[in-house]
Amino acid sequence: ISIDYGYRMKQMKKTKKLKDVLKRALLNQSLGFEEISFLLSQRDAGNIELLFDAARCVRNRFFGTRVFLYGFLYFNTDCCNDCTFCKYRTSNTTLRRYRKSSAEVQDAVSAIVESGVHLVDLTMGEISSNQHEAEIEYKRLSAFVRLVRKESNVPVMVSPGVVPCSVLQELAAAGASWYACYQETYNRALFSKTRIRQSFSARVRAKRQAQASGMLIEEGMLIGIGETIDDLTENIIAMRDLEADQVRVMTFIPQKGTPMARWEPQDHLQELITIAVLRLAMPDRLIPASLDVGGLDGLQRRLNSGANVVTSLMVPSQGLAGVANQKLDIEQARRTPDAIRPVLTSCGLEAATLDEYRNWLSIRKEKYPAALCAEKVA
Ligand code: SAM
Ligand code: MD0
Ligand code: SF4
Repeated sequence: ISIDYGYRMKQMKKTKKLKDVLKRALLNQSLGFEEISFLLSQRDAGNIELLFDAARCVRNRFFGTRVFLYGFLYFNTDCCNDCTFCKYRTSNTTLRRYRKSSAEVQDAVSAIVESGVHLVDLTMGEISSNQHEAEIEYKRLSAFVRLVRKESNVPVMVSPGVVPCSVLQELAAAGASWYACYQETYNRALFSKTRIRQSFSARVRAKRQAQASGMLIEEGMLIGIGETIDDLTENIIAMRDLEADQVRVMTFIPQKGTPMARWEPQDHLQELITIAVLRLAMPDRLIPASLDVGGLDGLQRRLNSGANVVTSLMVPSQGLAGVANQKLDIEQARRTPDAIRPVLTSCGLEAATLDEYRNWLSIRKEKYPAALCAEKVA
């Protein structure tokens, strides 16, 4: 009885502290390291529900019931990098890769735009610099950006990995609204172990250069690659310091043919908790629920943790792959705007209109003009 009593007292104290921190967040007060790490450490089911409730409340206050939909288009799966967590690392020879022709990309763009997404995310593996090949691929990417902009009103995100500053400027000039480049972790030792032989600072610098070129940026982190709660806390603070406009977290999915193939698969609870904490720490930012990690079945709980964007929407029959899950739900047409609509409804949400999304983008760009960001580029 006394052990039980002691445990309950401790639990009550924790719940009291949690309510205090949530109240601060709900009053728009900025959360510090200790509070963020406390929120990320929640393990009691009842307390986690309180956290999710607060995150949904903040999301609804900033975004109402509207959710943005992002189409994903991975047009070249070749990559020179060797990230230990990624199926597409250069050393993985067990993989069939593709590089879609311009005509194929054109078809895929038409299909995804027609499905009703609010953005197209043009993604590719990294190409080593100083190569003729790189120049060709960057030119193709800019041409694809222009193509989407010419054929539709739909904004574009580019995800080419680290590229030279001149390429970022060219992509911005072509009409790209967003540059996505995920640090995965702000722990430099863990970065070197996973994004091996890549420069930590060059990856951060590329994001600052993209901001200075007038693009919005997306930052992201991985869960389950050997990080601690303190590391996750540092990631969130770094994302906030960077003033990233969209911030994401994804659970690492072990990939055959990679050094991390035998890592224990994670349940996705820490990802959900982290989505909620991102929402409380950065209430006005876009936060994805990625279909790439948990598929259609994982969408509801990601939205109920405080996400307000559905990413990795894909249409079938295009021969295109996902990243964390190469195939999950794609050919079954379970990653389309139509397939997710009932899930949005079940969460009390609905798809925004394209105008609402474009409006959000222009307000955000006005608030953080490129000139201010340029001052931060070293
Ligand atoms: N190649 C570019 C880059 O790395 O920036 C863009 C595409 S990359 C494939 C996109 C992201 O997918 C990575 O930054 C990483 O966060 C995520 N990713 C890769 N492998 C993953 C895995 N096994 N599980 C979960 N996410 C993964
Ligand atoms: C996603 N599979 O949204 C995509 C990808 C790259 N900018 C995004 C990781 O989950
Ligand atoms: Fe290449 Fe990106 Fe995969 Fe790293 S995460 S191996 S850079 S595709």
